Amino acid sequence: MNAPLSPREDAAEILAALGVSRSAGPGMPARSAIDGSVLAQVAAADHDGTEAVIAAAQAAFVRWRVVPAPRRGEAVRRIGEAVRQHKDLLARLITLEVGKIPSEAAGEVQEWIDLCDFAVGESRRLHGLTIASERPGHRLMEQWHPLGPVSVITAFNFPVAVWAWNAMLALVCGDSVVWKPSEKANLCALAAQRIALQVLADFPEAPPGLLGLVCGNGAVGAQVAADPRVALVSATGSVRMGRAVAQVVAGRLGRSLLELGGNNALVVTASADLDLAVRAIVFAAAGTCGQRCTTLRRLIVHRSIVDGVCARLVSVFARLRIGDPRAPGIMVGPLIDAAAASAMDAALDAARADGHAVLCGGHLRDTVPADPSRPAGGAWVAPAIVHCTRQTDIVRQETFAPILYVCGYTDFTEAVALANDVPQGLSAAICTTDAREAERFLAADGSDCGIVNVNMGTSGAEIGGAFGGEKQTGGGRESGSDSWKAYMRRTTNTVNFSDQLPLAQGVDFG
Ligand code: UN1
Repeated sequence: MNAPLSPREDAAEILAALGVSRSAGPGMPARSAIDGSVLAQVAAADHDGTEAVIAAAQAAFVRWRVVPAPRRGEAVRRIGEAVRQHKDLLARLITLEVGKIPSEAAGEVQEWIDLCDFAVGESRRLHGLTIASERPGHRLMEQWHPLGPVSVITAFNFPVAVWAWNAMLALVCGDSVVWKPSEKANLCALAAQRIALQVLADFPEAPPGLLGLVCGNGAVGAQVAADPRVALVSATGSVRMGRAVAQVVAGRLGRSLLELGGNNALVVTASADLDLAVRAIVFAAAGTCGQRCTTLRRLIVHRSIVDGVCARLVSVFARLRIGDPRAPGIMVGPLIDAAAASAMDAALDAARADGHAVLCGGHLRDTVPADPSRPAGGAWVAPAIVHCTRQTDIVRQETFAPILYVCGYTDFTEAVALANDVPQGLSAAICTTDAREAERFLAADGSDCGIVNVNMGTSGAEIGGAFGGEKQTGGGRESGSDSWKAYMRRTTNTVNFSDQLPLAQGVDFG
């Protein structure tokens, strides 16, 4: 068998097929999470370049907002067709740049396709209400109009899908987009952008500048967030980043939509179907090498079964194959970079210092001899399980790495309280066969998260639902349901078709 291509050779092939230049620099090196090699040079936007992209987005918005919404939907329908054609190439690039295993990378591209289909449907139902007027001869109604340029700030871990959730909805809503991707995933952004722009180039009503892209560091994101022409800033990433963006946007009374950290818990009750629970836990905790916002980070297990559940998980985790995600059978790829592995080390050290027991997992840098399936330069870690006596500070923080903290509980109220006792509020789940427990977890005094599941894990949401969470997660909702409303402005219209001028609330003004 031929030796596999190096990530660099592999990327050269994929980028050529996608028509993305490998040396658009000077600027930033785009690296592979698999071996740290430089895959391409990406041009970094400076202040003037960013200004030009925002100005073009503003000009594009003025033209795009009057294109009929179903026609805007047609543009998105065609983008969805193009994504279907490029699905494999784009998924391979995601694997190379951020290290996802192929099936998860393909799943990410599928989210873009699904969102296109969803957005096409929405393009024919961006409807408001008609409301009974208290005045005779009057009609009270609402309309939804395009909002303005939308800035989308995305993280490395979903380098295509999260932009797509925002951008495809923004397009049907009549908005233009300025995308600031993660510095760790610029190539995926360039490739996704190119697929979409090729479609728009053949779409007569699509103005230039409709989909803008600014690759750069935090200063670029800050510039976009501060610009009063940007009507909505939709940001996904750390709580620290979100807090900074939210303050800048609030300072100019702009709109922000935040999807920040999660510290997601799953409760396993004594009645749970344990085979199903273990499968749900393993994907949610170890999948994507623990780098989803929705990754399962805390397991809250009834004390009567906690030791058995831990033992089963340790034995399954020991069989997870960790390595170059392009190799067959690999289930856990690398962390994004060495800093992420150091953060995992530090968290495990802190957990030990708190008296918790690290049952398995950790940084694999000391593997001797080096495993050939794990190229040097990648940040290789084994998903960890930590048995906790209580939820100390480290347990209540989000470490963006595969660490599963396990706590026991005695009564159900205590389990719910433990699940909620973190600053974040993205997703939660319960595994139980007791309908009362399931309903209590979903009820007003149950989980306080934005996404709450029964008999499944915390990750892997479908695009049809609204995605996002409460507390430090930021409160935003993206993707399905009525999330489109964030990308539009509502006008309330009262029309008087009588020859009288009655005032509301019965006011008499002579
Ligand atoms: C994210 O991690 O920012 O629910 C998004 C999921 C995916 C999206 C995650 N559909 O896990």
